[in-house]
Amino acid sequence: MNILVVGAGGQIGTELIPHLQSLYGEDNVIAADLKKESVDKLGAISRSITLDALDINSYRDAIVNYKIDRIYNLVALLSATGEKNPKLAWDINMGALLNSLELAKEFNCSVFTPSSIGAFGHSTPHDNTPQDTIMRPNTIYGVCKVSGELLSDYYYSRFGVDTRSVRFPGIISNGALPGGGTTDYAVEVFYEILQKGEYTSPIPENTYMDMLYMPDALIACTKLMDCDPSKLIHRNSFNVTAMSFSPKELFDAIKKRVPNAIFKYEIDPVKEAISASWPNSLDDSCAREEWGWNPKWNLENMVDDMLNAISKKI
Ligand code: AKB
Repeated sequence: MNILVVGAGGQIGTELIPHLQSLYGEDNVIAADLKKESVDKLGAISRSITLDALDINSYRDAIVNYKIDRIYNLVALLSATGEKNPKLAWDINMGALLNSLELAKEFNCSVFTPSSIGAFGHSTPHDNTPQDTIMRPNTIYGVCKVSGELLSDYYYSRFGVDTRSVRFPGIISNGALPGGGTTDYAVEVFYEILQKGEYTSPIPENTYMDMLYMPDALIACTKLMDCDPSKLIHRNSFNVTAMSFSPKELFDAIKKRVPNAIFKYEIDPVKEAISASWPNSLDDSCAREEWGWNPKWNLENMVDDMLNAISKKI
């Protein structure tokens, strides 16, 4: 199996590459990113190429040259950044997806493109949000995610392209930093507390959002793609979650371990509005039943591991 990861230089890609290598072999994973500096960094851990996923001809060349069977399309402008330039967010998020799907159709590849809790909106039931429910997001990121889910299902039902994906909540990790997301606070706080002893949250203290720790997120990416497709009732995209907490609960858990830590709030109105429109907690029972989703990390063991890993890193 030869795998191409596009948008590999971001928070998920930099950790997905070694995870894929451990499962499918080092030489079978190709990391592609638009930015030369990201490609240079990825070059230290894998075969890597510079690729603009919006340029279908170079994207096609990469698929042909490396005989690609599976695509992880991680190209995305996230929720908060998307609001600064909605047209750019649409062009990038949908352009990379459409090219991935077209090439998957041409070369018989399977495709994983993450969706997000951003696909939900104010009118979605916020507690224990069902798999199949009202999806009327009011961010451009969410509009792209719902459109992406529909388009991926369309390519499956119309052309038989093997598309599968999950709705990622916030992903907490200690490798590459996230950027431009609404859930980024749950990563930033660890660096700021360990470096400066103080963190100012842009998200109100009682706003709940779902989260996953990176090791579970990586398993979601591969377990779904490797599962027996005859068991799948859904495809794009599965609710997945491992924990749901508010900033206050996360900061209390950190304070238990770093008693001098100081937390303040300076609310960012854009992130406040986005986070208020997203679910408080997801129902991920379809993922559990259809392909055995079973996350291992919770708030307590994640906070221990993050503090430990980031202390070592800095
Ligand atoms: C964001 O906050 O935009 C992302 C997401 C939940 O999709 N982390």
